[in-house]
Amino acid sequence: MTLRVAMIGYGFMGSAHSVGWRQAPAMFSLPEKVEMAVVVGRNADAVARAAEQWGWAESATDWREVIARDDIDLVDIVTPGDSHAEIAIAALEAGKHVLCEKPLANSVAEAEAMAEAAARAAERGVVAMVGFTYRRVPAVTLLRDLIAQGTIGEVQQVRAAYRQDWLVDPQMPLAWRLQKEHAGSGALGDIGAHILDMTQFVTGQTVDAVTGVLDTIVKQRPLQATGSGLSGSAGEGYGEVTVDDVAIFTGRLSGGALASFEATRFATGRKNALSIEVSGTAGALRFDLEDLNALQFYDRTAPEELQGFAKILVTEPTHPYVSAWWPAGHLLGYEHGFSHQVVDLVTAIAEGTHPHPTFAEGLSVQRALAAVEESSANDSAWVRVAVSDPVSAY
Ligand code: SOE
Repeated sequence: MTLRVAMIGYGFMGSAHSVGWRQAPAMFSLPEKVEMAVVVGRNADAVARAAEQWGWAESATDWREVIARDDIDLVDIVTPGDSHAEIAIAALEAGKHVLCEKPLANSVAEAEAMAEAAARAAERGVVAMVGFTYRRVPAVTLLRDLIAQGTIGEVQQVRAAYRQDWLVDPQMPLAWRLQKEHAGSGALGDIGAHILDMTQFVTGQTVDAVTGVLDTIVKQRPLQATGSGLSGSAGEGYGEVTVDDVAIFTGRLSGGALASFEATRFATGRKNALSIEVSGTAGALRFDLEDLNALQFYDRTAPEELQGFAKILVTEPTHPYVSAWWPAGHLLGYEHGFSHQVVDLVTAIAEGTHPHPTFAEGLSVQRALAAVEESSANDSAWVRVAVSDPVSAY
């Protein structure tokens, strides 16, 4: 069988997903063939250029027309969050498998409707997955596996951060990510979603309550003359920034441990610094995206004279995903997670299983995001995260 893919959107995530769709079949023995059939965008000339450059057979400007086609099997949504729900629900109801970029939606209500549509579609053998690709960095999957094996004992504390600095310049234009109607929230949903999902993924626990504070440091920015995404030239006049620049919050995990989170676009000098450290009774594990081929491991059970954070180079063929790439010591990069995402999605479709993270897991992140917003609006009072369907359930 051939999975014919339509990608809706063609910004930064469109380029990263295109690399994944192209690289995965070249480097892994996938159980199904993949065809990069069509990429969809509003600007006909621009999306035709993207199709040409990234290797999509066709380009189109009407996503509704594309998801109605019988020769499309899977819809990959890489648009801003304000269109995730409409496109994903329509695609699922048309019987198409769906991969949807994070965060799942711009609101809990949208995420609930998407999760319900996915549950209905699952009864017809149609799958849906959320694009939290950092789970598929080999070192992060290894981190999850080691915790599940009890390597660091009982989890006692988690520290997670995602620090960027692309907004420190007040003249950075008012991109779509700074407008609530398009992005849903700012650093909280864009990068805070990643560390929330990663914390739930590596610990196997849910964030059940949060207390937090949101802050907008630069409240007005030059209107953007053209384009969208992370950058674009400044136009005439100024507009209101309607989302957070910084989100700092604490979560209580279902196993009882506290987790601290920082998501910011004002960490001057930090370009894309995601980190997570999990402390346990028998040791600790730490991952830094800026050193993404490594996992730091502290073993409290080792002889005292040998104790210290050791660097595991996660490039052995026995490490997750690595055997399809290069020999030990030849490193992977940011883009490889997008190929691993394709591998797991295509394999799940071929095997008739649910790929993770499911829309239900995406909904649990959305509910935690909303709880942080509610806490920040109520003097940072603790807010319980609405009970999600069990994270591993569909
Ligand atoms: C911008 O913050 C961004 O592109 C995020 O939207 C992505 O999810 C992250 O992987 C890199 O930074």
